[in-house]
Amino acid sequence: MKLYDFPLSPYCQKVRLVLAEKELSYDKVFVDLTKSEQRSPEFLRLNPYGKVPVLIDDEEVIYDSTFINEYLDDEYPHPPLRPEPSGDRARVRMFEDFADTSFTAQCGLLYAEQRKPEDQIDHERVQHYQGDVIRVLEFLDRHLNGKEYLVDEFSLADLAFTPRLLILSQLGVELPSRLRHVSAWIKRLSQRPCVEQLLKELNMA
Ligand SMILES: N[C@@H](CCC(=O)N[C@@H](CS)C(=O)NCC(=O)O)C(=O)O
Repeated sequence: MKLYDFPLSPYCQKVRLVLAEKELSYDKVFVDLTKSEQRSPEFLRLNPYGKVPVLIDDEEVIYDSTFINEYLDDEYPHPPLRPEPSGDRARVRMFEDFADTSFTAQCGLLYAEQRKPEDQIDHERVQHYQGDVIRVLEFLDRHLNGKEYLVDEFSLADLAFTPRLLILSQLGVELPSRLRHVSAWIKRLSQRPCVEQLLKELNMA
């Protein structure tokens, strides 16, 4: 298996977490987004959207972290990362979508703003994005009341949030102490071997 990867990409990290959880071996192909390698004709043949990650498994070429992770869970079902009942599976998918579009994306805007030269940072915008991120965490905290994981057992839903949860402090987001269910969840996630492995690979351990 080959993963077209840019290590800082949270969507690539989401797939790397699943590959690690399932103990699958694979080769990484570095796609340098800073050199626009994702726009090369060869890469666009793999993913017409010009985005990482892309997974190649034998003849299969799959793009988009959510589709890749579902493919991996179908093809390599041990350990399973989605519950059986259709309603729960739909909930996993809804959380993944929510993580990608309303959490990871918002953290990305925050990250981009904070990386600007100091005199170009729009601090009001930073505060606005930080507020958005906290509102998602508040929503998750209410949902996690009485639960260890978002949907039944540990699943793709939890993994979809993990990459950005791991760098909240780097984003200047201080987790409010009242969000104790989220705090316990992050602790639980951080202790999983797949997360420890990713942090080591990214020199963040
Ligand atoms: N929905 C896609 C999003 C992938 C995505 O946005 N990847 C970014 C890196 S974090 C990318 O490749 N950006 C390059 C570009 O847009 O030119 C997924 O889940 O895989």
